[in-house]
Amino acid sequence: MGVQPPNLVCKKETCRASKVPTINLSMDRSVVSQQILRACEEYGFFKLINHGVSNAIVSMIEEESFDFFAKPASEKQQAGPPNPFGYGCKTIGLQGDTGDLEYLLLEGNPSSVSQKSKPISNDLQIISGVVSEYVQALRGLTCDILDLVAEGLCLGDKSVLSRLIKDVESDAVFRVNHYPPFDQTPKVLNPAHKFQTEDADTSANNDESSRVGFGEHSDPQILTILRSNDVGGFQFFSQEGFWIPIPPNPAELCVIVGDTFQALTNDRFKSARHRVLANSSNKPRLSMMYFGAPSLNARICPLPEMVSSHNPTLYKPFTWCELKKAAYSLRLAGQRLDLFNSK
Ligand code: GA4
Repeated sequence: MGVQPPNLVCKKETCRASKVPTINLSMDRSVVSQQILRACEEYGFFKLINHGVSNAIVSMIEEESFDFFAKPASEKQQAGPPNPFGYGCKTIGLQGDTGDLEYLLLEGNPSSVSQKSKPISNDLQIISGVVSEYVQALRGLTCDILDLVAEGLCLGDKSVLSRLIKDVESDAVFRVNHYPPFDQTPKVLNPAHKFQTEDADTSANNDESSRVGFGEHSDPQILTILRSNDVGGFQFFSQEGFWIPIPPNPAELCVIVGDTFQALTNDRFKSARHRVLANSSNKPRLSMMYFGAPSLNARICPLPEMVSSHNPTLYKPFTWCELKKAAYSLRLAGQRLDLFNSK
């Protein structure tokens, strides 16, 4: 098992200095390709601007999602459990992890008519309808990013990565997380909370009483694309060992390297550990994520270009299905890739 990172949160000054990469997709292709490559190597995380994804569709999903989460618990439960798709509240995964959130897990591959998602509730049907256009756009964006990475890495086959996602059987997932505001519980005049909520996104909040919305973890897939409303809480764990709060910006998309990408690059990229602190005092945080994944039977192993006599392979081949099963059988913060080490 890997070492658990210390619970340090980036101080304001360090935060400013840390320069989380923001990549402008409308810039020259070769420049963007190099910037993405560097961001994946140094952070496993970056922000995207001018990404070309329409805000109109995002607003519709947001509106439908807020309507859904505002319903009485008994109605929402009819769309659950999220196994594999549906509504979940506070419990995450199968091993007892919990968080201060409720969420929807939906099919992220518009071309797959999944048997598993039947019978689908009325609510889910409405939301899935608006989501399908968005996931198509995000699948396209994910493939563009993967092609840019392939160019940056000088891979012989420039579509070897994007093909994994384009697969008609791609096991992509779409998720909407809703973090209710702190206000909904009776007001407690705790100075620590007051401080955090006044400056929730950039302040150091190493406070034990922080509400954990979604605990520390990495995503098992290849790439995650996250978009949030204007309420903060998302943090990623830097390679220097700090939690870096990401100020919310609805116009930006955050890109997160997942475990499968780490294995494909033989650890040249590291999956980014991240978490969400749900300390907003007045407004709910709403985030939506597209998790780009291969098909269940796709064989994953380090790309030949990532392996040499100086850089021997770190992973034995595994299928996405095997890694996914491992992820679900471990706790959220588990080091699932260790199960596939070649030694
Ligand atoms: C993290 C990424 C995606 O949200 C997710 C999550 C899944 C779940 O919420 O059901 C997991 C989590 C995620 C990783 C470890 C396992 C599985 C919860 C959990 C404890 C949908 C996914 O694919 O893996």
